[in-house]
Amino acid sequence: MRTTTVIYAQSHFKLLVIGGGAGGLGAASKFARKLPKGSVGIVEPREDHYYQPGFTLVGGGLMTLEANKRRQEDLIPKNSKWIQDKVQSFEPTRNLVKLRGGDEISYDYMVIAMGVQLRFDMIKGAKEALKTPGVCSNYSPFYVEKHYKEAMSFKGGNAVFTFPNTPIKCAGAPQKACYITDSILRQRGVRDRAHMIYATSLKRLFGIESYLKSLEKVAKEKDIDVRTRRNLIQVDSDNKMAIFELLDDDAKPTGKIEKIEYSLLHIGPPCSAPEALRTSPFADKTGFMDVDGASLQSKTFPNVFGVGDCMNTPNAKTAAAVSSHLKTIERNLGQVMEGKQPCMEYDGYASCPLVVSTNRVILAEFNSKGAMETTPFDQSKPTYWAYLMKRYMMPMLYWNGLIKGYWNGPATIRNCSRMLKSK
Ligand code: FAD
Ligand code: UQ1
Repeated sequence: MRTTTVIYAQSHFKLLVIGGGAGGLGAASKFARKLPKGSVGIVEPREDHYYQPGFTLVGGGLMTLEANKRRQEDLIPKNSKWIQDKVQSFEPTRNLVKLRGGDEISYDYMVIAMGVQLRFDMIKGAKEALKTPGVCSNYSPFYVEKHYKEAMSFKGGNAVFTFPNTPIKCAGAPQKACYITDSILRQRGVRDRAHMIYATSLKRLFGIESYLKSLEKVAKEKDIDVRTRRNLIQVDSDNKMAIFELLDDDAKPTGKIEKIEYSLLHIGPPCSAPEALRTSPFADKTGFMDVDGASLQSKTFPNVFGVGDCMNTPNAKTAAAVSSHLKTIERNLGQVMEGKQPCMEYDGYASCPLVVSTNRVILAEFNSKGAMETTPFDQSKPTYWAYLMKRYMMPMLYWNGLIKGYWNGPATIRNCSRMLKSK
């Protein structure tokens, strides 16, 4: 086993990367290969690194949590240094960060890849409720295995799945949890005892037209009661009651309340930018990192770039989007390091493999203008081959490609399959 030195003594790095998740490791890997040994530092507090896209399958009993876990120290790229601490605050006018442990680290260039913070605390009673029977969430390594246990022990009543009134990573995951639960209940022969409700703050199931129709068909076939413009504000676990505020067309509270009794409650948590970021000079008024949407460069500090979920770019927050972000910042930060201007534009790519049962997936790939599909096949239809890609190919791409800085997204494959299609 390779060992990595965790050091605190070095206090300056040519490139400092904040966050050792999908984006942070990918960025560090790319630049550690180009820069002299010891030039790249990664600040990341967590001991364990999870492949979060696998959580959906863990919740459906299709993978173990353990299979989606690696020790962070085994993932830190060779030529770089891991600072196992948390950024407490940023001082970009002095090119330094302050750590929770009290140390200060300075940098020439910085990549911020802090992801989002799960905010169960924004729902009254949710944190307590997650410790009680019936309540789970595939967003958290602590409560994702509970999803499968609850689906397997469900005896009857309302099974409620919620989607928050904030930005959220992998916006398809709450729906995936709903459809997987439906499959499990059918396999167990208890589906007729369940009333399944998908309660979303959005005005429809999905933002991209070409996948919306397919998802509406799935929800109808599965007899899911889809309730739009509902925002979960409280969980009363003593009475097993989920309390929603009803929203208007602009997603503002109407003052009206709906209470739904649950046997199973799957919470799609509100998300925000991590605290240190949202209180920093890098944040816009929503708290997310204010970047130029094309170059991914900080709007105020040109030696700093963003990657991944923590930015205010309009793309869907996914690991697939990170692949495209990495390609963009590799080029643009490289340019800035050479005293030149950024020259590459992020194409807005994101992907969300929508698991609609325990063996079918709609491989949604898109940017804000519409679908950007990689294969020559119709990806809006649920298929077994897309499930196999989600289950077997994506984890390999993540562990061996994305976080090692080798996977820049499927644009090249997409261009080849476009040529095939047009022939
Ligand atoms: P992360 O990978 O979350 O990493 C952020 C890192 O920053 C963390 O390690 C954190 O500890 C660290 N950090 C936070 N605050 C600080 C601080 N103050 N100081 C230092 N470090 C800090 N994406 C897909 O493409 N396909 C899918 O099918 C898919 N399914 C998903 C299903 C679920 C249930 C979930 C939860 C996510 C899913 N995603 C999927 C989304 C994907 O996991 C994220 O978009 C991706 O991990 C984003 O990478 P990131 O580097 O921005 O954030
Ligand atoms: C992807 O690149 C990626 O990151 C490695 C994911 O996260 C695990 C994905 O879910 C998807 C769908 C992609 C896109 C890749 C292909 C080959 C369509």
